[in-house]
Amino acid sequence: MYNIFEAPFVKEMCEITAQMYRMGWDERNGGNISCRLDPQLVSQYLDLNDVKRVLPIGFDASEAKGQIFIVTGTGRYFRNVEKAPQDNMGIFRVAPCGNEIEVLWGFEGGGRPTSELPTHLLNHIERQKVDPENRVILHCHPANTLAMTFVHELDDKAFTKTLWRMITECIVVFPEGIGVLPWMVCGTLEIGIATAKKIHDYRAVIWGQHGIFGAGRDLDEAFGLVETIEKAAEIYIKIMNTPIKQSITDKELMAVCESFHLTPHEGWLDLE
Ligand code: 2HA
Ligand code: ZN
Repeated sequence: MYNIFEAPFVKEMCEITAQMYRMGWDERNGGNISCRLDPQLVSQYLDLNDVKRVLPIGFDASEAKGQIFIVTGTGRYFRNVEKAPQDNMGIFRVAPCGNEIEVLWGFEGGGRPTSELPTHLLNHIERQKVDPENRVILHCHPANTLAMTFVHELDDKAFTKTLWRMITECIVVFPEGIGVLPWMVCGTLEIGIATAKKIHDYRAVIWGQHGIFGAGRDLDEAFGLVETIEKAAEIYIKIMNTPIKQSITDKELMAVCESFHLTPHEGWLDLE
């Protein structure tokens, strides 16, 4: 058995949480990450029959039964993950009944998975229906994206089109668009269900006045998606009160898609 602290998935989680903290996206205990792991790989580091604790989760995640995830802990600070990975995150398997998880490692000192576990697991279930290779769900509170939710209409199409116009490559990074939800109480099953419904169609969902969820095949992809959205939102916040002399037209956005062989969200570009 290899040393779990040397496992690539533990090291990657340490690196990404530190990076996200430095980006200013994860103040205090803000933000959470879950990553679906290959059981074969995990079994090189952990005895998969050695269940440390069984925790009820209060909702049905049976569509993910048997799947193994590494997840940040509730109340824990991204800033501290690198220093003490075993306290600030953990690895669990969704139990066969679907409403319990089996802790295999971590969450030491009485820790538990993120308060946003409903959204994470329901998002994993939903994204895998669209892309079986999806492994990562990542949540954070980037300032410009949040700021934009105070001043912009919270409509998928309108919000996406504003972002597409802020950086030419936005439409290349998220041609399907992004979903936007109004403010809701976080940490609930209700917000999890609403987010999962949107994440079926988009890899990113914004929560009004709260933050963003990004999905991806790996941490780089989910991080890069959030990074691009946040950069575009920053440009929007910088220019929103300034007279606009020129922008990118829908026809020009379509030309970008043609050049990159991408299909933008059906019907959203006005090409007449
Ligand atoms: O505290 O970000 O949404 C972690 C969160 C809750
Ligand atoms: Zn949050």
